Amino acid sequence: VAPEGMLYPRESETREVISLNGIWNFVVSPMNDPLIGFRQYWYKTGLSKVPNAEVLLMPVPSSYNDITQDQSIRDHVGLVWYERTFFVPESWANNRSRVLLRFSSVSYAAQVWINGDLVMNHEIGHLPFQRDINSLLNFGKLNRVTVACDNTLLQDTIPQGWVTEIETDDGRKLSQNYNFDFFNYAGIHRPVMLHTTPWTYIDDITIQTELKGTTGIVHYNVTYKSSEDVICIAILLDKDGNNVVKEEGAGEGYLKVHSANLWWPYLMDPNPGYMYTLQVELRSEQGDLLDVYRQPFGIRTLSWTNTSVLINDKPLYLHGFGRHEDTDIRGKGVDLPTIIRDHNLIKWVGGNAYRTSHYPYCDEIMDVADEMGIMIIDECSSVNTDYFSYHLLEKHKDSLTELIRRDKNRPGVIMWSIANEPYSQKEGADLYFGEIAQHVRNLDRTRPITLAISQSVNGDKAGQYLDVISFNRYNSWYSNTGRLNMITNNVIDEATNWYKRHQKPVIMSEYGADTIAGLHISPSFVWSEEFQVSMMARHFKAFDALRAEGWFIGEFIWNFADFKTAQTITRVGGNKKGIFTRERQPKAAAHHLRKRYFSLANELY
Ligand code: GCB
Repeated sequence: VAPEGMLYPRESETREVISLNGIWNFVVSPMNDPLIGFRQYWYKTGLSKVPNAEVLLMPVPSSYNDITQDQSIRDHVGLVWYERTFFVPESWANNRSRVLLRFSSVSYAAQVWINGDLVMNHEIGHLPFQRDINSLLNFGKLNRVTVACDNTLLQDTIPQGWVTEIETDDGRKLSQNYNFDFFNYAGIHRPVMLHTTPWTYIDDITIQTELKGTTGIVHYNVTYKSSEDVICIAILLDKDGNNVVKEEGAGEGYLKVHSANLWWPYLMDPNPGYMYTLQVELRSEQGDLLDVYRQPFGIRTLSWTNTSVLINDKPLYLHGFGRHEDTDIRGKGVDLPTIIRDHNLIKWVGGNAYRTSHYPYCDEIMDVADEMGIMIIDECSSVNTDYFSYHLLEKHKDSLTELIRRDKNRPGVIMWSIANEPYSQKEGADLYFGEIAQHVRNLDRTRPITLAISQSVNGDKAGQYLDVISFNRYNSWYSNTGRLNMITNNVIDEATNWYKRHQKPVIMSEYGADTIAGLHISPSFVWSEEFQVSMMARHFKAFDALRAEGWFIGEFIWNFADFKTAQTITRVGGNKKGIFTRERQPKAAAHHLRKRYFSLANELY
């Protein structure tokens, strides 16, 4: 990946975007001969010429796992191949435009060819990658893009996994193992775009805001590529597109917005999620427009102390969820109806925040959260790390570099989560997380750092490097199963001990109970809707006691909705800790949570 900007492709007077989403050709590479596609040059011959291969139709974006009736595709380990043709307009020829091919994400690793020539590799799912491909294109003609996608997770991938060889009735097979608790969906999960910029172009924009009284100060830094002297103009537009202020300069400066409309979280203000746009223009000295890009952002401050996190100087109390990108059939593929339904449900329940457990979510989701005023704890894809090597550390840092580059201008992102449930009691965790936290601080000092910890207060070695302590605990589920009367005091004690040890704000980032929608057992019994509700009520009691202490700043139920996992005997068709079903219908818990979240909002704001 080039160490360049990763501005989201947007059309403008100087830029075009063509979607390559749709139905692609798809071939599964045999597990016992993973290199066959390279030996036989499938990226040159085209998939239709692959000997004895069945060419399937595969939607993009989507996970491929649940599209067919073939169990071996669902459980495939290793490479699959995607391909499609696309037309490139003649008007882009002769270097009139810089043409880029962008994948918003391919899980886990991808290798990409255009017309048989290698263009790029990328590793770590859930993050975008792109390259300019001018020299490889046939303008005014059909072109072919081929993607080899590998879902294999090993000791040095983010997240980690391991592969074993097993003897089956159908011969020797590979089996992918992992400790994390969600299905290892794979494929071209997010949109694929062909987009253009001029050759003199805006490469990256970084925006940071502060407040002086009611005046918003918008600091901007534009990096651009140009072989001649250009003028960089920054124009600030309000929500209705009106020009508020304008500055000409060299690409770095600040704009003042009098009586700024602040970006407020949902329920903290009647108009949450106010978004401005920074219109950045490059002009020649004669005034010709060379490039223009419009970057949305919000005006807000974010600060933190030993006891609180504050937006616009108001202390936050986060009430929300852990979530997943997960839907029936498309798996982790971007699905706009689900995205909008989910955020309507979040609004309906009165949630003001969620964590992007356990990987970066798609731009489309992040955009909706920004616009609605939903606060995001933005997590990278490190889950359950149990072996801390130098090689892994470097990749883990890369995942955060790429995440921060993508999301740095989002007002909704209020914290970086550097991992979920690592074995942070282990040898090596201390040095490892010290380095990771330092790396994040070097990239962005404007947001606090957290990590969702599952180890004990005294065993954990990562908490010392964080600004906010998040802990995951399943009282009455994994510990003291069924004992509802062993929740409240345990939660109060543990949260208090975290605070005492680190003197940092504390969040309960996960608690929950698996619940089969429609299963009723009274008095409350594990797996029933009654149990989930009672379990919540006992937690709420603890949270209310903790809130009074002044350093407890958030509660996140696990999970927003039921989701698919690997096949195990502890999961009935997946993880059922959702307060909504996988179809996004409420369990009794959702109604219960709704009462709490709205009464919290009434009390707090
Ligand atoms: C956890 C994990 C989450 C799991 C959850 C569970 O601690 O962070 O990924 O899904 O527990 O339900 O077991």
